[in-house]
Amino acid sequence: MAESPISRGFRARPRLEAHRHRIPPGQHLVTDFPVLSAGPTPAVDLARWRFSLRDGEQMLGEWSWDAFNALPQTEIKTDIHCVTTWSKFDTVWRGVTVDDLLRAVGRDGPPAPYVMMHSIGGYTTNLPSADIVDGKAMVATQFDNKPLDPEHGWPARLVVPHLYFWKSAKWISGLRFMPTNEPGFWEELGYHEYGDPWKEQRYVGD
Ligand SMILES: Nc1nc2c(c(=O)[nH]1)N[C@H]1C(S)=C(S)[C@@H](COP(=O)(O)O)O[C@H]1N2
Ligand SMILES: [Mo]
Repeated sequence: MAESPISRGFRARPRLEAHRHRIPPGQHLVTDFPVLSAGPTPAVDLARWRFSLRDGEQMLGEWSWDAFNALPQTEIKTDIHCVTTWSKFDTVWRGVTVDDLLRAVGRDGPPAPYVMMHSIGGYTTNLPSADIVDGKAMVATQFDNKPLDPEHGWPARLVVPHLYFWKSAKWISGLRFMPTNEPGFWEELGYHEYGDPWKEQRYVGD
């Protein structure tokens, strides 16, 4: 078939149209998987690894690696959006939803309205509890049917795909529910407390 500029133009346009509804404003599509870490990749010993759920100071539940992997597992395929403007389509994650973690400690829902994610190495990030339940977030142990790469959060990371990816704490060690909202690591440094990519909530005041 003849390669005319007109037919090429007609082929390109529907692709752009389709992506317009799938890429949040100010984002561009990548096919690699960039690494964004505020510090070094921690060395983690699976034999000592623990994941905890806390309501303030009260421990609701704690899992070893084996116990964590015995919890119900869920797979999701989703787009992700980093505040540094890259978006990646159709990422596949497997892990335990926060709903199933709460169920495992006998709760129907979050015990408090806000939550702080805590990571090995000290990274934190905060959210309204409503944003990590009802299927909106999981603690993932696999990406693309393989264990996470160390720099992407091995052995476990949060995945909250509807918000900018800094909310998806890598090397996660626990969730701590809180009665009031408190800023995490990037939020204290001027990033938006919520981070909705569709509203371009990158920084405080956006
Ligand atoms: N523990 C921890 N989690 C983190 C970060 C970090 O520095 N430390 N960076 C965040 C940011 S800004 C982004 S965009 C994503 C990047 O995840 P990736 O490196 O797997 O792409 O992880 C988030 N989770
Ligand atoms: Mo980020």
